[in-house]
Amino acid sequence: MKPHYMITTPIYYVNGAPHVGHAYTSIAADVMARFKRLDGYDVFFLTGTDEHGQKVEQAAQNQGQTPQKFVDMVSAQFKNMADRLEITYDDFIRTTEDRHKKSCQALWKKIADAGYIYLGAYEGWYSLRDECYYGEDELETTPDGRKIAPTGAEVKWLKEPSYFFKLSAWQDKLLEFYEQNPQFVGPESRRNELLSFIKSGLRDLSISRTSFKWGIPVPGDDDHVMYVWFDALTNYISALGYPDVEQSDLWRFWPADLHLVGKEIARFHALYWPAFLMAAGLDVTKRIYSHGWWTVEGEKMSKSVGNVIEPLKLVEEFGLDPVRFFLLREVPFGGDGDYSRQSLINRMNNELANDLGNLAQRTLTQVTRNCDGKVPEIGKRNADDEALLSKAVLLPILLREQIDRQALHEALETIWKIIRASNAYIDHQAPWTLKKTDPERMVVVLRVLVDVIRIVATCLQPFMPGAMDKLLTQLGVLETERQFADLENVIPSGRDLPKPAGIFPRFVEAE
Ligand code: ME8
Repeated sequence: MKPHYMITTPIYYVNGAPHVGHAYTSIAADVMARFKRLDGYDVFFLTGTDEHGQKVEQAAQNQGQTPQKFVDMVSAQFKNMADRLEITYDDFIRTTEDRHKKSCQALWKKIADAGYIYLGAYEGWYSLRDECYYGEDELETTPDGRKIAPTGAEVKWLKEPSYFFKLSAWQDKLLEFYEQNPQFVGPESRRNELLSFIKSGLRDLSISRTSFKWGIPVPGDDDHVMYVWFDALTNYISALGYPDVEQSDLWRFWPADLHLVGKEIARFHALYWPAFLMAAGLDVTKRIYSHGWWTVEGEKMSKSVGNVIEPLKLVEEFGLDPVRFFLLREVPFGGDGDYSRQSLINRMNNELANDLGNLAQRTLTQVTRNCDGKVPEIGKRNADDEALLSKAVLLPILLREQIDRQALHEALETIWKIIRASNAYIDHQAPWTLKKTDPERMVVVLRVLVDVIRIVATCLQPFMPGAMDKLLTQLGVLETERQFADLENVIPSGRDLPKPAGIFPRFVEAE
C-alpha cells in the first residue's frame, strides 16, 4: 500500500482571465504533487474554479451574458492554462457542478444540525471586491475622508438578514488546535499573525446573502444563497465525494495534506475552514501554506496599469520549463517576488544554459566520442569521485525534507550546489586531457558525471518535466527507472546512448 498525499490549489475566481499569479500557485503545487509521486506516494491533486458570487454575476452582466455561459467560458480558460502548464491535476472542480452544490448543502445541514448556524441580521462595512465584511477598527481612512478596507477596496454600510456561523464558539478549540499542531500554518510568520487574530477575539461569521442570486441556495430558505467562502472552501471535500463518504473511494485522501494558497486568503483557510470542519465533525487539513505575491517590474499587477503578465505568452516566448524554473527559483517561497524579464533571461542563460546545459552537453559529447556512445564502465574511483557522488546521493533525502516545508527555492539551491560542484569537478579532472594521458581514468570520470547528472535530472523532474525527460533519455535512463527509489540501482554499463542534443538553448533577445 502506497502512502497517500492530497494537495490543492485555491479554486480561482472566474471574474477575470488567468495571470501569472494563478500560474505560480498551480506550478508550485504541481511540483510538490510530482515530487510526491516520484517519491512513491499515491497523490490526489485538486484544482478548479470558484464560480459564484456577486462579482461574477456582475462581470457576466457587464458582458451581456448569462452567469452560466460566462463562467463556462472563463473556467475553460483556467483549465486550458493548467493543461498548457502541464499541471498534473487529478480533478478540476467547478463550484457550479451539481456534485459540489449537493456537497455544500450537506455540509451546511450538518453544521446547522449541530447547532452552529443561526438566523440573524447583519449590518456592517461590506467590500464588494473582497466579498467580506470588515470591522470598524480594521478600516482605513483616505486623505479625503472615505473609509476603505485594509486591502484598499471600497466599503459600504450594508444591512441584510443573514445566517451566521458561530465562529465565536470555536475560538478556544482553534487555539488548542494551533497549539497541538504547530505545523498547521506555514510560514511561521503567518501562523503568528493568525494566532494573534484568534486571540483578539472571533466574531460570528455571516455566511449567507440575500442581495444577489448567483450562488448555492441555503437548504430550507431559498431567499438566501451561501456566502462564497462557505461555498468555495467546501470544494476540497466535494471533490472527494462528500457527503457520500462511505461510497467514495477518494475519501481516503481526507484530511488533505496541504492547501497551498496565496497569503491574502490564509485567514479563510486557516480559521474559517478548520472551524467549519470541526463543527461538522470532520478532520482538519494537516497544513495550510501561504506563499507571497508577485509584482511586475516593481509594480502591482493590474489591468489598468496594463502590466498583467499572461502565463501562456511567457511560455510561448521562453518555453515552459524555463518559466516554471524561473518562478520557483527567483524568490524564496513564502516571500513576495518581482517579475522582471531581464532576470528571467539571466536565469535561463546562466543557470539553465551555462550551469546545467553545458555540464550535460560536455559530459555527453565526450561519452559519445570516447566511450563508443555507451554508458561507461564504473571502474576504480578515487577520493574526488567519491566526494562528489556521496554529496549527490544525499539529494533526495535533503529535498524530501525541504519539500515537506514547501521550501522550493531551497530545494533548487540544493540541486544547484551539486551542479556547480560537478562543473568544478569536470574542469579539475579535465577528461579531455585524460583522453591522452590516462584513458582509463577518463572513463571513470565520465561515468561519475553520468551518475551525478542522472541524480540531478531525476530530482529536477518535478520542476522541469519536459527538459528532464529529454536529459534522462540522453543518459540512457528508461522511463521505468525515473522514480527516486530507482536511484538505488545504477544504470548498467554498456547501454547504448542516443546522440546528445542541447536541452537549454541560450535566449538571445531579438534585435
Ligand atoms: O481568492 N502573486 O481566487 P483568486 C501570487 N476564489 N499569487 C497570486 C497573485 C499574485 N499577484 N494573484 C493571485 C480566490 N494569486 C478564491 C479562492 S479557495 C477555496 C477560493 C494566486 O482568483 C494566489 O494563490 O483571487 C491567490 O491566493 C489566488 O491566486 C487567488 O485567486
